[in-house]
Amino acid sequence: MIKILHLSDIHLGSGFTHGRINPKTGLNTRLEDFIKMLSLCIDRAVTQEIDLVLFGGDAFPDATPPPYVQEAFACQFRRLADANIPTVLLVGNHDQHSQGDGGASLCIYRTLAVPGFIVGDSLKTHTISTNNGEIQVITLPWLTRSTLLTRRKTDSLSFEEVQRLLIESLTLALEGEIRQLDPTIPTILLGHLMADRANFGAEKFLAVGKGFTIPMSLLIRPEFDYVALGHVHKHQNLNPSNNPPVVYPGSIERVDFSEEKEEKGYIFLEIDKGLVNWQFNPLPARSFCTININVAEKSDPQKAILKAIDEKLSKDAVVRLIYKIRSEQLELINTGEIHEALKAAHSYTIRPELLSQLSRPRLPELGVGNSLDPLSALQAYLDNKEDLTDIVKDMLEAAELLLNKDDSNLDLSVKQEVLPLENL
Ligand SMILES: [Mn+2]
Repeated sequence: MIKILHLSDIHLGSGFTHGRINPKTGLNTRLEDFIKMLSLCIDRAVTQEIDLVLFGGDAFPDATPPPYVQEAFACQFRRLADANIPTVLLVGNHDQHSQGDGGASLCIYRTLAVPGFIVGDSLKTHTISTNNGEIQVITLPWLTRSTLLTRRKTDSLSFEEVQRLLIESLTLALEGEIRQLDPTIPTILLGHLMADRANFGAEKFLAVGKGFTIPMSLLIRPEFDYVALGHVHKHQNLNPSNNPPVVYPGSIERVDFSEEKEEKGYIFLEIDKGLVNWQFNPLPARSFCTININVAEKSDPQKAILKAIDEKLSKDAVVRLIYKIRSEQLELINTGEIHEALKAAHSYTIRPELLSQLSRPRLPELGVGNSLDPLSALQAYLDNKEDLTDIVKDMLEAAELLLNKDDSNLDLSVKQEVLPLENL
């Protein structure tokens, strides 16, 4: 069996706003977090004699990372070259310069001819010799309209038409690769793409421009023993029959709060022709924690906020506190105390949200579980509306009259005027 480590979406250099400067190193702590997760993946590859590492794309937030970020990435991957572990670096959307026209950040590894390294920046089949036999890896980098189509062909077309043409071209090109495969050795499709069945998260906000979705029928093919994907940050297997597994490992660290509840990790797999075992390996990524509280109805909003922090704050997490409050309560808030209470967090943000004057809180008499008849509900509403005191009697009479009337005879203009029930 060939042992493979499949990881993706490293995004090294992202999310600095959630970190702080480490005074000892001068680096942003979130960069250090990302490097730590990457180094744990590489440790596993080096210490457990992995035969091949597949990286599913999106190394950095963009194609021109600062030198110290590039160097941190290179330091880790260099360990694979030193250990003679073949490695495929697939080009993701964040790795392409100007969406495909100016090369990719990862191409430098090909230029430098790093031993055992393959850069997947085009649709191509690579036959790789490992310590446990040969394997074929088809690389499918992030597609843009210029990847498979000429400009002239697409200039006047709508996005949908381009998508259709692109899928047609891809189907043909992929078919060409598949026909040239050696059917006796295991095959993996390594793609950075949005499959039409994927549950997506942060990447839809991170992506530059509109992307194309790839139909599952292109991925679920008997010729593939495993489909290794990148792009979607949430780990998932898109093929319930698992034949072949179509797997996003997800990102290795949380890029933002949309990944708060997702487990982070990488995939370890063993493969032979027609046989594959894979498993998700969690990584100890830094926790994200949202504390969301509405204090508009609290007599002591400060106490309520501190209590929520005390109950929900996870130590060393990236925390965001969001509290909903009425403007007249603001003087009851002691921000110094809140900052103090949040000190155990790795980093935090505080976002007070003012409830608008217009959206009044619901009347307790009208709360859930009280089955009031419409007239009592109107009475409760009017009891709480000082500005309507003068017309309470008239409104109740009008309402009673309307409620007793047969609907078919109802004059709708009157109904709208005197029954503001939907505003309660
Ligand atoms: Mn991506």
